[in-house]
Amino acid sequence: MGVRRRDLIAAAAAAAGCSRGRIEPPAPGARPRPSAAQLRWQREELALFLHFGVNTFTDREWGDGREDPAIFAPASLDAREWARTARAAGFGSLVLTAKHHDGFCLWPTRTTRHSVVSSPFRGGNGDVVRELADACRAESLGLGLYCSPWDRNAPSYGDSPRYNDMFVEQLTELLTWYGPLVEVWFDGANGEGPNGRRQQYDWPRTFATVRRLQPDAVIFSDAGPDVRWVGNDRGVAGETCWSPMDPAAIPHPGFWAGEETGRLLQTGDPGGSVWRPPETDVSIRPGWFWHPAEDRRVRTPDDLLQLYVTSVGRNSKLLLNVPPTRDGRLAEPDVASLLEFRRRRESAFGPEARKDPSRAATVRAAALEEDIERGQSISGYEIEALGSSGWSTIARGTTVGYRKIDRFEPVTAERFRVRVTSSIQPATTATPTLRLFS
Ligand code: FUL
Repeated sequence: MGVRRRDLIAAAAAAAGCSRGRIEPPAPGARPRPSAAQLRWQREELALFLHFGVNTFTDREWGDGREDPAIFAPASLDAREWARTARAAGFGSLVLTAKHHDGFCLWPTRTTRHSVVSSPFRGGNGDVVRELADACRAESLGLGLYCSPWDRNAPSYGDSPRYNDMFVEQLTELLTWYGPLVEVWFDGANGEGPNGRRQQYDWPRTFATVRRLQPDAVIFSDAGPDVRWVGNDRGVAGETCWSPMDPAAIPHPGFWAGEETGRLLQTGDPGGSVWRPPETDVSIRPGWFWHPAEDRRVRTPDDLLQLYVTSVGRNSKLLLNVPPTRDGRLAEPDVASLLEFRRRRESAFGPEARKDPSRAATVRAAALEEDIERGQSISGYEIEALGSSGWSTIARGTTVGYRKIDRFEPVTAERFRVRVTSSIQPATTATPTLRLFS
């Protein structure tokens, strides 16, 4: 027992990086930490993205704004079914495309007739945002809204001040008519206006509008301010993934200076002055909108589990797109895959699979977690197993943050431990918890 206790103390000291850990110089100034809204956002782990609108009916990914609103006719739309499915699959919130690039509004906006009011949906009295808000409330889920800045229908688009006024008015409706929002999503995709001029967005005014009207919502865009894009649509956060970012590196939504921008969004910046973790948005199908031909190309539960590992398991959050059909329901193969994803997630990383690091066991995966309320510090770690010839390394990596998951070939050992090999601030703040799974 005495020997064992000594070992445990040594392991704890090593885990804290006390004995062998290298401490890199901290960045100048105070290290960034998450806000309460950012913590809530990250701890939720899984959110469902819903791409729905005129594209659902035209079989396109990007509408050109000339779609006839009469085509928007979901015969049996059931937002409660979307919410129930999300909940059953273990997701905490839903983010709906209230307006995509085609400019068609899923709510009865006062800013344009290019909306549900001109469609046959509920006889022109429908409001998809309202139905989803009610469903989320009933299922105790958070509601997030995507409102595309790029609008291919608005005649004022490209006439910057006029369109900015309209955009802020649309946002104001979304931010004040539907109760609390957990996330407001700004897409970086952009194009020329009908008059051939490029729209100059007023981002400070846009962000200030969200802050004023929904202070508890996180704002997503390539450039944050609260949550950044992960830099790709493949569902892959960086193996090295810092929540801190240099705000000057991605100065505005839609900024893209080649692959380097994508890499920076994936990895973040240990010296960054703001806390801006990445959100991993990816679709369960090849497209973002529902296309009948893709019913056979839905990601399998194993694919989804792998996405979980490369997003939540790399200090990110998974925003998984599951697009409603022309009926306004979720497609059966998508629902089946989502529910089985939950079962596999729990069997891989749930309490049943959990093993105690200080007892003999066979393990296939490890999860490390930092106390991110105090910021993010770890920049190198090794997970070790005690066998007949002593300790050996079974996994190594760089950052940890909210969670880092490593999967490996089964390892049987007497005991397991984690060593922090480098960190960017005093090691005492960088002690990760280690969980092992069979
Ligand atoms: C992109 C958009 O252009 C796609 O249509 C989709 O909405 C995706 C989430 O973001 O920038």
